[in-house]
Amino acid sequence: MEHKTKATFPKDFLWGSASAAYQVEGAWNEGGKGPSVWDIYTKIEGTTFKGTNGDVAVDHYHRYKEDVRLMAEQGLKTYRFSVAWSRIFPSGKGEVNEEGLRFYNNLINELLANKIEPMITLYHWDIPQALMDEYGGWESRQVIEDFDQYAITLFKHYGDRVKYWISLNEQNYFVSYGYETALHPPGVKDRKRMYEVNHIANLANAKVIQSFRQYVPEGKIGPSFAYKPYYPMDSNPENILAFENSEDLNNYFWMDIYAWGRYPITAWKYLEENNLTPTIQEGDFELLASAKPDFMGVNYYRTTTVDKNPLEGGVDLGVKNTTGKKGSSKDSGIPGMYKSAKNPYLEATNWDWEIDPQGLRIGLRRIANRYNLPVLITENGLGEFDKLEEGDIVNDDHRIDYLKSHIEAIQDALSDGVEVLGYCSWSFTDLLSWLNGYQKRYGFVYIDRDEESEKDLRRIKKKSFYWYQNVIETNGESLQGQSLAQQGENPYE
Ligand code: BGP
Repeated sequence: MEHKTKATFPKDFLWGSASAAYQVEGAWNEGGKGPSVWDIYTKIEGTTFKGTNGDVAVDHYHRYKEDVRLMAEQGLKTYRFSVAWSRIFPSGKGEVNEEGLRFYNNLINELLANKIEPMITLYHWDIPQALMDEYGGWESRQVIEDFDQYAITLFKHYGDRVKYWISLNEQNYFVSYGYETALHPPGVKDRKRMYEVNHIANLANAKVIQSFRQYVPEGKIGPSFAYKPYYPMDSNPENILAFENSEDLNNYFWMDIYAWGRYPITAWKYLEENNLTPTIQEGDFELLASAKPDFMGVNYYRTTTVDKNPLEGGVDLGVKNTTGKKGSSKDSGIPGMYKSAKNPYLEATNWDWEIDPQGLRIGLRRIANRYNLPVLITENGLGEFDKLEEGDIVNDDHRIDYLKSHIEAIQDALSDGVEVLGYCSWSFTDLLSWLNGYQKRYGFVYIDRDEESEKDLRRIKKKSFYWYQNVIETNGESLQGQSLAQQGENPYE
């Protein structure tokens, strides 16, 4: 669809940036915090790149004021961050940790004082280890009540000041990495258990949305879905079918539940045939259907192209590139359903993530047309090596190109009629990339640390910092050029 004139960004468009507690905070055992599964898992040999963990991360816990100052300087309208459940409830439930509550309270107030809208993610993968030990975390329905109580605590304390909330971050990833590929805690490879966990997480998501309506009636809430739109390899009908299999099983399987409270028919059939269906109890689907979100949160990084994959001898679990060595990942698939394939039209990053801004537009259109919901882009960004040059300069033009092309794609989607509430880049500062250590950088602000040493954790504004500042200042009208506030001072040209 080509347009004679393009839509402009809405006046109140939320230009933002995002992070997650485990990836930035550090202070893993300070301020009364209990351990989360990630605190334990990353200490097991061989689980992460060079054994990295978030014990110190980028020390946001101690430096949040400095970080918020930088956000204000850049002009962010919103900052999306997650709350560490085990900072609020060290054992996952029971007695609340006042010091934990105070930390986020201070962060929220600091943001508001700087005219930045706080956006809270309730859960970004760090379930308290105590709940894992007690009943297996997401594998037990007991988690629904504990997650709800934790969420209600946050609604009660912060709901007066925080309007935008994310329920679960990338449920599709934490269940599949946790229980299918065994790359995340608890490191299980069992697809039956994955679908059980996933169904329970769906119920927990619905339950907190119900509670939210009661405690924060004026607020807005939705999940953040890791959305990889699929393409068929070509027009071979068999590949079209493979494409539809992957859409149903990997995308609509989650988004249909969020929006409508039901699983796609063909995906459910696949589960039945393979003895993978989760336990359904009376009332489950009523609960799921009753908890429609206010928006679909979308974390978008790339698309995936698929072709057919035979049932006998087909491609199964692939290999993930966690080193930045280009070409080291291997295709993955499900025999009898689909397998991934290289898209000849797209370039990829050093971590083999295909760069596809048009895919964002396509994905936004698919969501809008299927669900008729607004979209909040809760993550999008480029993870790459950055070079700190003499005089504290980081020329990350590759990141500017990536973000610029994706913001243009959003503008195209707006022109197509999609309602987009905001855009949070991933990420504001560099941070810990779960399995990839610190060398895969995403931020506008460089953090002087690496896998070997915490160095001085100094904050250094990259070229993209000024570029995004200008984007915000002009409400997306100028995607290039120099920030007026910084003319003469910044390295962007
Ligand atoms: C998303 C997560 C983020 C972030 C991002 C980049 O899946 O929600 O927490 O890490 O992806 O991924 P990675 O760090 O693996 O490069």
